Amino acid sequence: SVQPETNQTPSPKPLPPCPEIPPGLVGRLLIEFSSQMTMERVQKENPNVTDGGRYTPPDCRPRWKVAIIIPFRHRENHLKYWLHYLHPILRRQKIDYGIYIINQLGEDTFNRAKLLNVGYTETLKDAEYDCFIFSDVDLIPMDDRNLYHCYDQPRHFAIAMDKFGFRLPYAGYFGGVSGLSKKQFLKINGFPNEYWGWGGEDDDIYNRITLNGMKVSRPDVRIGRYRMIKHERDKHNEPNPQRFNKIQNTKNTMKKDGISSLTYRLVQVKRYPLYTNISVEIGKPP
Ligand code: UDH
Ligand code: NGS
Repeated sequence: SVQPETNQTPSPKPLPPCPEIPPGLVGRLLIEFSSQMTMERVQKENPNVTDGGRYTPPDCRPRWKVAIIIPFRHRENHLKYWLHYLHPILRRQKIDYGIYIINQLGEDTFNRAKLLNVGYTETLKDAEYDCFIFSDVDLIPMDDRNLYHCYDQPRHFAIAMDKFGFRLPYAGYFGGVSGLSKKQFLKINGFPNEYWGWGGEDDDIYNRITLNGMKVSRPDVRIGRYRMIKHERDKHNEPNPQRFNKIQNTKNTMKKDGISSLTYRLVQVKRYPLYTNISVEIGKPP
């Protein structure tokens, strides 16, 4: 039949799905931390990132909507490098993403995994994310073929860090940078809230994954390379002496302790040009 003529401009063509292998990747990257970095410079480098650190490819329909969640306290200098390197990488990867800093307020003992649970909960209030990537603020991928989206099994990205001689330190290592789809995250009841201080929380997450019949997916060792920004041990994040006992008990604790039992107090959400800062009070060890 003949369409009636109208004065309206035609609606834009629907975008094609983004290709599975983005064509603009460059592969191995030079990563260094000796030059001075400023937030102003990083903002100028990334004019297409929208308020709160959001980006979506202009020319294709991304397969995943990814919340990138960074546990944080007093690491402003690392964050500048992280944003400087990651925004251009993620743009080339054709990912639809938002960057979220989960900032632990106060000076009580740090709790990485609980902050990551807060990140999951709070980012879902912002947009309908279906993939969650959890990254330490001091880890920069050395190859943009290490694609920051989700996979059919929980993903471990940071498999070949410089400080470990570009190898896994042990077969069950799940630390540094990892990613789970919403469905995978809920299947393991999220992450433990009860690891205060340094160590073991990543091993508990690994246990949750295998105990729930999933297995960890990893990139090729030549691609999953990372540089870590060197730093001293932080204050109020001492090694947790209970961690060895706790990781023996994941099977019993995971049903109760997790996203189902998470409590915290949201204090402030602030949108900056290159990231969203979510400041929270998460309590202290019993
Ligand atoms: N984090 C903070 N602030 C802190 C503690 C941790 O932001 O006070 C975050 C940050 O994203 C960091 C992540 O939690 O990358 C993991 O903590 P971490 O970097 O302390 O853990 P890592 O294993 O270092 O990298 C442990 C101490 C190494 C001391 C080496 C001395 N040469
Ligand atoms: C294990 C820790 C992990 C930690 C990994 C790497 O021993 O949490 O070392 O540590 N597990 C326990 O302590 C039970 S690192 O060399 O990065 O300091 O991620």
